[in-house]
Amino acid sequence: MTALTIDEIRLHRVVMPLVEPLRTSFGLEAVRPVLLAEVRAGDLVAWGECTAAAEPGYSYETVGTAYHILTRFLIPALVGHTLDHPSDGARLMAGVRGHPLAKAALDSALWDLWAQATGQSLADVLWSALPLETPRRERVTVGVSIGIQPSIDETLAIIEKRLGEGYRRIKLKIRPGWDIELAAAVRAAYPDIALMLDANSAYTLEDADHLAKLDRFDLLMLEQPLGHDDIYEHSKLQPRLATPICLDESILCVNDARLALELGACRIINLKPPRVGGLTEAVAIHRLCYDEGVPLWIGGMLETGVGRAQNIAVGSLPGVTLPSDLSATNRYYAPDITEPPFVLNPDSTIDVPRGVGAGVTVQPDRLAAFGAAWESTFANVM
Ligand code: OSB
Ligand code: MG
Repeated sequence: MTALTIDEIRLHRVVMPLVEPLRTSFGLEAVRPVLLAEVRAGDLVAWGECTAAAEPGYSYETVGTAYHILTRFLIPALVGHTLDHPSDGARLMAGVRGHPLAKAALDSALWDLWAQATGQSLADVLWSALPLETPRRERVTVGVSIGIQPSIDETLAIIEKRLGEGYRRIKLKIRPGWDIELAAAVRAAYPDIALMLDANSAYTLEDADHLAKLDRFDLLMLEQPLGHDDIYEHSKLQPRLATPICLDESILCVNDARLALELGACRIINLKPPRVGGLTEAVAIHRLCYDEGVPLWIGGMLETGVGRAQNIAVGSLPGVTLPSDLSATNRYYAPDITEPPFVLNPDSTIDVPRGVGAGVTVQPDRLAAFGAAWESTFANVM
């Protein structure tokens, strides 16, 4: 039996400039402050990423709250402990209420450590934890998320570019005033593409009749139209729409997913491993959706290669049945902090790394350079 003693955890603070800023209903992200956890057990080293943003727009967590919670509570809860299974970390951190984005940085690294200690890929470790008879995939089907643009023409131009690159599922960010007309124009130009919209909680139940106008555009789904923490109101909205609702922000643990499905608040689940505290809870949500036959896909939060590799490992599981927000590295960072980059195959898929562990390595020179960027731009706001 494998047992691992956590010897040391170091937190690195970096700032990553995005190739293209993303505008959502909650704001603009042009650079991402990122916390990277370097977790050591004996000779093994694994990395985890905290995806909390500079501002509490998507989640209440920020890079500042996560730094505090990690250094003061979560890292001390793990260091010196011996784990018999990667999910032991989640148990040791359970005394800290909430803060899933902070916890995920450590929980995910423990699964990678486990993969290394047992000589497996991270995808295989997750798959064996289920356990399932259905094999996992060697490639994950992906799409691309497009932010709010200054005009519909500019949106159409970006869609054209993304389709040309090989992406076969397009997600558009919407907000009040940037929704029906946009969807109508995109559908008129592209009658057959797989199209979905993400509102990031920009509407209320009073907008139900307005949102029902989206039904005529044959959307794959409408992501998180209402309050970030309001499963109940989504259960009132879903029966009024033909378009399936997918919940993102509202699902922070497997019990949230169970509640949402039982109330009929959504028909599709977006699983972001960081949003649910890491891979331990991600495996539980995958299990639920697999058993219940609920369509599932993996969401993204503009991760560096560290988080992207982990998300892709989850995306390889057989219960992930819809295209995921896991685009190629060159759509986010040039260069990324890891090698090798993830590239898009012509069939809108990304290969699942085959080696031992997560399949990417952090580049020390880039860690230093992006760390210096933190010192010059973020050190004064924390
Ligand atoms: O709501 O899915 C979201 C990025 C940051 C925060 C929230 C979201 C997103 C995206 C981008 O839509 C997905 C990606 O990483 O490509
Ligand atoms: Mg979303």
